[in-house]
Amino acid sequence: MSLFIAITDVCAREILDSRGNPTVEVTVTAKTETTGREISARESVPSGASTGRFEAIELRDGNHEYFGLGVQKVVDHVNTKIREALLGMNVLEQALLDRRMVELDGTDNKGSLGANAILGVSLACAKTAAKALSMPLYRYIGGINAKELPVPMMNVINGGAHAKNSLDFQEFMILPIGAANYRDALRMGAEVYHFLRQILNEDGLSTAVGDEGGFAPDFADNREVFRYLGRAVEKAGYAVGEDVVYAMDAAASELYDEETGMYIFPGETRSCGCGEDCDCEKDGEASAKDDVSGSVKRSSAEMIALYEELVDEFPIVSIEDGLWEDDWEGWQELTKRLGDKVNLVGDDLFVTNPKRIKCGIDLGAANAVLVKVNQIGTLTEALDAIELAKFAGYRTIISHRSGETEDAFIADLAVAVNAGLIKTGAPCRAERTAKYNQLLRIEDELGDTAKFVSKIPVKNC
Ligand code: 2PG
Ligand code: MG
Repeated sequence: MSLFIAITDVCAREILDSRGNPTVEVTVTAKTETTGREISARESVPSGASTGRFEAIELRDGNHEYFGLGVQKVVDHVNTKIREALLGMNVLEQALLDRRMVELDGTDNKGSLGANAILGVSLACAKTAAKALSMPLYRYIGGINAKELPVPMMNVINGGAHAKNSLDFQEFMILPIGAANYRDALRMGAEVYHFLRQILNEDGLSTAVGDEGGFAPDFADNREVFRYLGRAVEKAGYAVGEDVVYAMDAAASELYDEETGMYIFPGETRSCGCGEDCDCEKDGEASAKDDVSGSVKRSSAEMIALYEELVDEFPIVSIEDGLWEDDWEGWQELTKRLGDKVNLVGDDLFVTNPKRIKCGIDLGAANAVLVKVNQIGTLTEALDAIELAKFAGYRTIISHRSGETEDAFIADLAVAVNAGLIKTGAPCRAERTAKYNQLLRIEDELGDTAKFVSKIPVKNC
């Protein structure tokens, strides 16, 4: 007889995320038939700032509370419709539970109940099930072969929509690939982070942090960021390109202007053109992000050329959202040009949606998938996306959102699916370290069976 652990309650509340905005927390309770023991677990939902237009819908109240960002409607959907639909179902039947909610929603984008309602319940069900079986979450989701600790992609310099500085690209990450195990990787990353702070301080640059815990000073341009990273890596005693390599998230959909078909860089300005002796105040000065007049503009071809130059100059092994979310042709070209050297990661491009990933695979666009559970809205569909990506030889990176909570579900997920890579911010801010710390616990628990391999195409290493 197969095990039946019946759901006896589903209950949501509105809590705050790391940006101080409301989000949903769901508690699922279930009872074993044999012992009559009740088990509960809770999970909360993250939220993005640079969201892809094809993501599942995050419902907000749109009223006077929290500037319209409240999630009371979503709480209500969980506490009424979803609760009624799931009561009495077996909490171990994740695929069935997720399908039930998708059907109940009845839309393609979860816009009726809200992807934030559905995801909260989906993740809380998995957590409750694991707890009822007295299993670690990664083992419950991944089974007996779940054992690989991911290489952390640590976002140590924040820009774009995550910071009010001059940087137009959103994330500059370090990957401590020279580490022997995850614990060492985390330590190396944290050491580089602290040396980076020291160097920025010495140079009089701000060390205030952005949404994901990375520093967010004004830099002259992207190259300057990589030069600072190099100095920090060396100061920490590591070899650039061997022990530590770089990744970036351009978040290019945020820069793309559909009217002109150009990417606009408000943080960079063209020279005023007055000539060499010009002392015009505007010449070469970074402009505010909301002032796009005089900003540097780049075509798709110029974006690709820029990435080629950067990859030649610095040990960059991964570029996420290098082009905007619907430029399939551009992505094909980018993949032809850089796909054998670099992970070309689709975030807004794929939105963790198996249909869009299939499109990318068919067209030869990108070679890696960023996996964000809230982009698609159920654990089952996120697992489908991962399976499809792996089947096609695409790499998988499990990712946080810029608005996070203290929950660490994605740490377990990364090990469960042997993703090999995780992106969850800087080694700073508790909502980021919650994930990194959970991975330390998992590594300890796995002991000798823990695996740590760097799955990165490393041109310069
Ligand atoms: C991204 C993410 C996470 P956001 O673009 O990859 O770093 O940002 O959650 O704002 O979409
Ligand atoms: Mg991204």
